[in-house]
Amino acid sequence: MGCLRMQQFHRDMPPTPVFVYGQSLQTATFPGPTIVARQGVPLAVETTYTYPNVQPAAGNIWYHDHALGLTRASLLAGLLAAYIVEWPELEMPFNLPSGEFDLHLVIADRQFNTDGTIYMNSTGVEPKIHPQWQPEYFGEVITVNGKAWPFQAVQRRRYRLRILNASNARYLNIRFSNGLPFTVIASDATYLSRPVTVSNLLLSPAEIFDVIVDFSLVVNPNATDIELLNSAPYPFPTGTPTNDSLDGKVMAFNVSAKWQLNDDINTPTPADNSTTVPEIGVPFAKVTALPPTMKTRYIVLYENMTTNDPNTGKTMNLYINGLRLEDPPTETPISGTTELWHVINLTPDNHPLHLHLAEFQAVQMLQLVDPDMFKTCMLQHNDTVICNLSQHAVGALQPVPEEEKTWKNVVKIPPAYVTSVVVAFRLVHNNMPYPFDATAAPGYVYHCHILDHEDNAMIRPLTLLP
Ligand SMILES: [Cu+2]
Repeated sequence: MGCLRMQQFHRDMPPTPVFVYGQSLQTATFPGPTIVARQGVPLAVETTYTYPNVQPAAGNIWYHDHALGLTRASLLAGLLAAYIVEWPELEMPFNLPSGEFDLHLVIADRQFNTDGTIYMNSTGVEPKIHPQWQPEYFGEVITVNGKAWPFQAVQRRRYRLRILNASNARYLNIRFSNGLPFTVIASDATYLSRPVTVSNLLLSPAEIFDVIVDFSLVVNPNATDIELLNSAPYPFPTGTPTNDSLDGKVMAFNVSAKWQLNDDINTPTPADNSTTVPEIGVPFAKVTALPPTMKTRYIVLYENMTTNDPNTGKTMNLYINGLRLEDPPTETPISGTTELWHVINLTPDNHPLHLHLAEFQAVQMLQLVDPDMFKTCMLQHNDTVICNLSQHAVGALQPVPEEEKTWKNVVKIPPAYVTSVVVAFRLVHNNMPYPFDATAAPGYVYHCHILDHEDNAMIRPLTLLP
């Protein structure tokens, strides 16, 4: 059930009402309760909706309100939570940190009024066109699990951190203040084929990284505070830089002292660090070769401005392929097949592309040469052939980050690039068709997961055919 509850995001701020989820008024929380399901074991919700839970583990997903045109407001109000699909047969041999050493970090930026209520601008950027719409919501306060800049006490041992960026529009480029590495074992709903160790992680809205962090690597023997920092400009990648004392900070980890100097207390027993970072993940994670025949589509991301003058023009709306949600479906894949989509970003910002139903992964990112000339032509003709895409898609190849080479729910689409993604309209772990009729009405959607974009109107129908 959902209800309104007063929540104090920070000790220096008054409580504010947010929507909370839970099984009763007394136990409802923001974020709502984490749902832990089992791979292949269906979950029925009030006999109306049944979720078959056939995502390939690790199955880090999340659930949230999806009211058409209102998602940005609903999620700001609190209607979101984590969802785990467990698969013990697959996961037990990995011997990953579990129980209190397996933490969800649901990160979301928020802006607050002085009375503690969550601030959302209610005047449109161009009120003559739309009375409320703003291109992106950004808050200076970074919250984790419903608390502003929280602290987490940790032992000197390995932890599993399932990190979700639940922000409306903010990208997060996170790293530890002492350089402690993240070993990525999974992203979104799937393990990687092999863990990847990185010093920073770039998370778009709705993106999830599942990492192992080994706090036993902290060299200072005293109790130590390590900060988790964010350096992603907003909008990403060329917007405002973060402020070191506000949105540049995410949270802190208080690492317990290994021993205490100059006292009579015995050296504590070293923390049990017998969990592992698995050497291999799942064999189906990475697309290694494309099938010889695949349906190919071109997906073009546009930002429509009020004027062409960059000094005075304001964002009016964002469209995919120049079409609205209400326009007839153009993406009509056959259920059970795999497709190759070339996603062309003609806007200045990175967009997190999200498909309902299907999982997908980037296989190539190719820079556009003379992108402005191509964009001018596309704004006029909306046709990759007339506008000579093949003569523009000849720039630098940017490698797909190793930690993103797995089946994803969200893929970051950089500006002035053609990002080619393999889209599986089937189960990716066994190549089987879906265990339900994916062609049944009303069908699905795909959209940008910047919620303000999704609401206006970077969203299109996705209709599967038998
Ligand atoms: Cu977008």
